[in-house]
Amino acid sequence: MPIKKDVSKKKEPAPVKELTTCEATQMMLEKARIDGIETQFDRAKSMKACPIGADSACCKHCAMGPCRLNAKDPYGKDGVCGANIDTIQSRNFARMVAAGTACHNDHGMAMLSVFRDVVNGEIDDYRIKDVAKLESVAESIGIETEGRSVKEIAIDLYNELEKTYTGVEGEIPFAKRVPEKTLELWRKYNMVPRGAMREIMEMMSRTHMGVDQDYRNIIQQISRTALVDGWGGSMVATEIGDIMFGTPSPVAIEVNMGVLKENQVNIIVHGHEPNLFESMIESVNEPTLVEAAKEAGAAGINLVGMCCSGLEVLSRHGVPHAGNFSSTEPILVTGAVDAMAVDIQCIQQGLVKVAECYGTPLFTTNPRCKIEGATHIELHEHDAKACTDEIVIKAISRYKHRKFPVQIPKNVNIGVHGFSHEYINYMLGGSFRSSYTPLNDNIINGRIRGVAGVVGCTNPRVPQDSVHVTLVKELIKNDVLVVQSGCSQIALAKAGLTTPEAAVLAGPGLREVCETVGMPPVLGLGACVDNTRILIACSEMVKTGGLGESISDLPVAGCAPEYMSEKAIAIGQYFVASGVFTAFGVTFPITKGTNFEKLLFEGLEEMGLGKWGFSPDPYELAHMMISHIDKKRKALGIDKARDRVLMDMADRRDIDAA
Ligand code: BF8
Ligand code: SF4
Repeated sequence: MPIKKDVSKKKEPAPVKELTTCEATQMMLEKARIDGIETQFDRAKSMKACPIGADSACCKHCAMGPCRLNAKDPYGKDGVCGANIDTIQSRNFARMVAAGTACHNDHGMAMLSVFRDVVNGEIDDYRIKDVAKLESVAESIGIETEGRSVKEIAIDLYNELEKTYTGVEGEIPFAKRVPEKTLELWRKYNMVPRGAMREIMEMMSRTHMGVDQDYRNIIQQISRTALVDGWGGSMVATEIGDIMFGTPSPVAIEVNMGVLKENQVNIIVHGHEPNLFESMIESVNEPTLVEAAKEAGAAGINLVGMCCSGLEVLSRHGVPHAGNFSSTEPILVTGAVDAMAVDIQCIQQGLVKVAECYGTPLFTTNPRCKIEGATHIELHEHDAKACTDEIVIKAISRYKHRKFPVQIPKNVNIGVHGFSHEYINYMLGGSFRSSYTPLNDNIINGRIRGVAGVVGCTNPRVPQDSVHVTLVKELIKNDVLVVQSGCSQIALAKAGLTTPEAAVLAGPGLREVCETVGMPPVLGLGACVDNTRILIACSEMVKTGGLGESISDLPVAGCAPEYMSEKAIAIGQYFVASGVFTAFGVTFPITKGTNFEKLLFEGLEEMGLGKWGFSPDPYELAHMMISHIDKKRKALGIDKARDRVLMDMADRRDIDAA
């Protein structure tokens, strides 16, 4: 018999201000309530997170189970097969890393295939746009470029980079970019990855029932798998993206829902592979389609991005960005979106219902990601415009027949984005002496205390954007330069911190550097795959000298304070395995007081790698990162320099005041 709902006890919904600090999203959540629409925020409130899963204390790897252990007494009982808590949670963690790594590698490999077909002339919708980048990437892995044609270099580069995915033995090509000491350590622990297919396959096999049952051995393969994400598939995605579509350099651009235009055909592209977006840029500029939009009564076609592929084209071409992950449903509530085109990853199924309610056509375009209720128009890279032209035509038709009142929040924030590692090099050193020396010098002399990567998702379990913004403000106030990617970058852009003027919020040392160079204290690097730009920057800092010999010597730290995806876990683990202290917020999939917890949070650092940290509190996260940075400064013997600089500056201010 169906259970009748007791409406008398129905709780009042939480005030929208408690759900998100993004004003535009708040406004749309209010409207959604009036319109009777449900979003991830409502579902998160009504769906309590499973406490056993949250502690990673359950296993469903075989039909003798599923088995659940007691997180309050973790060693009190074992699974039916005898697996203990450390085996169970390390296997669960391993599979998250495998899934995240698979996503980034699948994306990177798809891009590499497009590159191959561009090089051999089978695809002409895309081309090699940045030859200098092609040459520098080729040289970085030992490919000769002197006196050779672009095509010759590109073919060699393809053949070499393919091993990132297919390499059965040996080391992945980008291992050549890892600082020698860091690489030596990986070799010692048998952590240097072979191809991603091999590593992910081995990870899945080792975590099957009755295979690897020693968490200390499982962590080796967890690290090797994560490293083939960071130094493998993700890095290939970034580098090939730059080669085909251009290496980003800073661009001032608008972010937030106000980038939608009431009198234009609004098209949102949301997802991760830049191919769809690049082709869509061509389509919305097609004169016949622009004409068609005008005939339908629109002033033009307005293309905007969301999530990661949005960040790629924001950085590369200055395309406006409408918001991060948690805003993807609320933006449809504006009624102003005439089409949303998606490809892969972080595309919530919930979009279908919201889109339907506002008559917005939702298009899937990738064979790997179809969604029940969405219309599938497949993008074939050999004729990419056929797909994107069709989506534009459908969007124009929806504009012409808009049935719903449109309400667009006015919020728009202009910020500077697009800081590739190449540009950071140039920005600090100038075109004649471009190098990381000025960055290292400013770290050594203490003006910059250290560098923090703040990245990752938004998660409706915490107020959207709030943890990102509070954390980053605290870091820059303490002279920590922040580099960003993914949804976090958009959170800070909306809070106005990606402008050079935000330097006033920084501590005196960082502020001085920002004002001298004219840069924001928060540097946006792009999509989540572009976290690899941080790895390269770390390598350059080591190679430049003065900050130790290994990535683990650097005064740097990482954080994903509102993470939700398995990709984030994979990213966190590749930073940890590369030598970086990496702290996560929201929740951590682990049972407290276990050996596996101790290994992740302490043991890995004792092995010379980085380590994990966790706190749901932004201030605590910031100070965990700052103490780590200070610990590294002390080990490098540069802790005193900072005291001197700060004293100098205080003295100078006193003199100024007098
Ligand atoms: O790769 S930050 S919610 S959009 S997973 Fe997803 Fe997280 Fe956003 Fe891009 Ni990254
Ligand atoms: Fe239970 Fe072991 Fe099967 Fe996991 S593998 S479900 S712990 S019996």
